[in-house]
Amino acid sequence: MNGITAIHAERIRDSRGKATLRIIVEAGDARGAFDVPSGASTGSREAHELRDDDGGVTRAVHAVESEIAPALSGTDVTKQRALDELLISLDGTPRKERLGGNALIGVSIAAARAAASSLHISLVAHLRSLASMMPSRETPRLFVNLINGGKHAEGGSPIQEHQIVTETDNIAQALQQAEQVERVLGDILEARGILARRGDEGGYAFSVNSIDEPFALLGEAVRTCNIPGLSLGADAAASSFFNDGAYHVLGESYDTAALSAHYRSLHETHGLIFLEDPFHEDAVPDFAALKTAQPAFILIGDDLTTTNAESIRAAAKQHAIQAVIIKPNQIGTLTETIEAMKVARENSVHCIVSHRSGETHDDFIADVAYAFGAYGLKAGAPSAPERKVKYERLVEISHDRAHT
Ligand code: 2PG
Ligand code: MG
Repeated sequence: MNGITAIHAERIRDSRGKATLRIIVEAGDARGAFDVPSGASTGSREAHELRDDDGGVTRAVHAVESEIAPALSGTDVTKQRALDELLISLDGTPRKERLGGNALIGVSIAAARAAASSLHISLVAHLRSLASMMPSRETPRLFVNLINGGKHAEGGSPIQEHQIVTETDNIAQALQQAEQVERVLGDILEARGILARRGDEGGYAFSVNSIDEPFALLGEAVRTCNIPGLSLGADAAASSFFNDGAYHVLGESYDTAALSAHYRSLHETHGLIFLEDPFHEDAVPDFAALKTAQPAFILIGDDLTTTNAESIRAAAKQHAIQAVIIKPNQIGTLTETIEAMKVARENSVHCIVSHRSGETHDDFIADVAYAFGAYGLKAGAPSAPERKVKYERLVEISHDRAHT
């Protein structure tokens, strides 16, 4: 029996201590749950997160229990597209403002888990049955944010994320490498007398004197570990420091040309390769110009593309991005998430499946990344438990191929 028999919503807390949703979908004996994450540096075109005036989720819980649950009663959980289309039409707004993208994505993913359980197949197998696309890799590279800044660490580096990117297909080994670099970086900071706390994504956070300083420290940690194949990445989240036509960083203003020149110097001096949202969320031509100026960069869209198939297609056509961040709650249903991935792959753009800065202990994104052969999984620092579960889930799936 695959028809929905019950949907429950409850309030839990995310890693920042903020209220968020746990959704449970039941179809007879089958059951699926999803704990919804929440962003801080959100793109303006993301699905709307429904919150009370005080930040709570009472309205979102109510939307699920009083409106979505009755409307979806009896709906077949194995028919994901039809179920998601029902959710979208029930909401009836372009950005899911009425019922909330947080409510919709919770129901959508919990239903997918219930479907896998009802069909007695793994979640990976179920996801693969929903769509096929050209994989980028056998197992994703890990994009591990070890120094937090921007909106994830007030008073820290203006750049939101300073990452190492693993290369090996062996995820257990990749995770060990990330943990080793994190430890060594901690030792380097201590030896320099740099007082670091932890930012929202579990990485080190400290005040800096220049854009370059965190990259220099991270580069030193990587060299000390002497691990072949590791690259450096960053998420500038540049919309967060763009104002009145200029980029404002550490007391200085940069125009597009000056910021672009600085990114190129980060490549030359520190070997930076992966660069997410280097310019603000409407600056598609500036992404393309930076790629032309420094072809070694892999430019990644996030606030630029917001897991939206049409935005991804447009950015790809203008040669603005070589990879795209995929966040299910950014678009609001699983079907639209998979559609965004498919369009990316059809346009030769790699997918990097990503967590949010406010996370839960849910590990669904690891299954999505593995199921569709994503290029990367971006899930923060391994020392933070809500991040580590995602990497560990990937280790588990990739070890146990029979599982899939
Ligand atoms: C990002 C994300 C996750 P947030 O910008 O890529 O790292 O941050 O969830 O705050 O939008
Ligand atoms: Mg980002």
